[in-house]
Amino acid sequence: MSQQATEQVYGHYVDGEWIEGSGGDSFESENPATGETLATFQRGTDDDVDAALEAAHEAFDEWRSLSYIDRAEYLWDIYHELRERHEELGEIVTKECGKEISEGKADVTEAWHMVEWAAGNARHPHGDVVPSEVPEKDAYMRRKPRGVVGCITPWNFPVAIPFWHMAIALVEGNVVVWKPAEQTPRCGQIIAEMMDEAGVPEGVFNMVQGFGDAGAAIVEDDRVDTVLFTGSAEVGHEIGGKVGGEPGKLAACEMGGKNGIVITEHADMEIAVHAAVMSSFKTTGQRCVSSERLIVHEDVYDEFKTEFVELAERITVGDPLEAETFMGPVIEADHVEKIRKHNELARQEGAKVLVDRFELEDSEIPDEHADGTATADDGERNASDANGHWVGPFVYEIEYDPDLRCLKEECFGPHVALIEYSGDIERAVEIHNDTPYGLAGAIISEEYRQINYFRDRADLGLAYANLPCIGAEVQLPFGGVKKSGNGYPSAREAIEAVTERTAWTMNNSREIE
Ligand code: TXE
Repeated sequence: MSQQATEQVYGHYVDGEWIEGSGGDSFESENPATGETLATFQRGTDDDVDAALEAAHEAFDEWRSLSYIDRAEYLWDIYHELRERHEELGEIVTKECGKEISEGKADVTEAWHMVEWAAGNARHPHGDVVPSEVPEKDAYMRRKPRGVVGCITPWNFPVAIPFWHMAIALVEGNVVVWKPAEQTPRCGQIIAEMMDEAGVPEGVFNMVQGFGDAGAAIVEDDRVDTVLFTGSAEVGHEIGGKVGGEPGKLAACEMGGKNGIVITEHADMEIAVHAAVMSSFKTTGQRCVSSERLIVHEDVYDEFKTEFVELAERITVGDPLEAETFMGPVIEADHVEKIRKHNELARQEGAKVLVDRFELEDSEIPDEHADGTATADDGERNASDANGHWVGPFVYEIEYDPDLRCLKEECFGPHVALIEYSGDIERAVEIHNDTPYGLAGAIISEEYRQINYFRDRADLGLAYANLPCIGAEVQLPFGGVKKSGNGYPSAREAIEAVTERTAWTMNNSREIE
């Protein structure tokens, strides 16, 4: 039963109940393409987080006592709900985070893939039996749930990432307190409604809407055994620092990247251009795996640059609800300014600008959206005062230099540097690795030795050959190295952060050795 919002202010979901929350403050969810308010939400306070953690703590023993398969039954219900509501939820994702409609639907698809994997995994082995040195002994490893798992998630995959965190945590017997991103609370509300409708027992799943302070309250509470976080490096490292000092507490954080694609002299040019355009501009560059650096061998540089620039000039920016739109708006006004600053930094550091569509043409700003919502109040379509947060591609070439900040700092927008290199794959990988991050990257080459060298020596958590670097399949680990992460809060490897492994040795003889 979804919460009946008479005054259109949605609250939190704690101990199986919709609660108003103690704080009184509220905040709104905005459609980044039109500026319209989608709904209003209570802003969670420390007291609300405390109530959620208490409920979770109390619910743990009973939930952990169920079998894996009984726990998975609740997720199978949610799996079917996600599939049945795919179109509807995809549109809600698009309206709340701005990514174009096929990506909005893909967000929901990636959610049910994760739920399917986690629920199906309930019937798979959860431990190892190993030979003991002594014949009369049995030796085996057995997994156990860690307890209360705090999940803190970002806005760019507002349905997929929460399930990438929670599905495994729940099936493994943990209980959850989740803080959705403040930019996409409506998606959070819908997920909580699904959990409620699936009849997940009271206290097993709890959601507190709010901002960073509510997230910090979860992180800092002694009742939390594991924190799963996806978001910025700044916050991820703050969380890692806080939790690192707490014996018995774990944090698995996946942050952003300064991802690169290496295009060698043996690249198939069609694959190279396609991979680069998809990796740089899908989700308007707002994926942690988006590529902001294209490292291209001198032998193919001019050909690649010509084709890439031509496409960057042409890709459509517009109403994310329209099927022909390639890029929708960015998430919020602050983010427009963040991208502007990164573009300026590149210019200051000597970039030769090849494409600058940051300020879109007035004609590119949709005056009316597929759902009839107007963009600009005055009917005049101009980028400066239209509703919504509109930016276009910014592409530049710059000579590689290890001191360039624009090649090291994540922009998280449609901001792309072309870097020409000479020499062999070793030089390309040296340039590729010269960032504080190590999340995702790709190599485009038809020469297997180059691919193998990149596979073995590139600093990456997610590597692709002859593909865009923005894919993700739940049955693979999803996480980064260096500044991109300290664990796997989502997808298959999240199991390591939400379970303990106990090594058992049993004596089957009457002799005590
Ligand atoms: O992330 P934040 P934001 C990167 C990207 C982006 C930047 C900021 O570079 O520009 O992060 O985006 C909660 N303690 N990525 O602002 O601030 C917050 O409420 C505990 C990459 O979205 O990290 C939200 O729920 N929690 C990323 C979540 O953390 C805190 C996707 C993420 O917010 C907190 C998104 C605190 N002190 C952004 N402060 C990816 N890996 O894909 C905030 N939060």
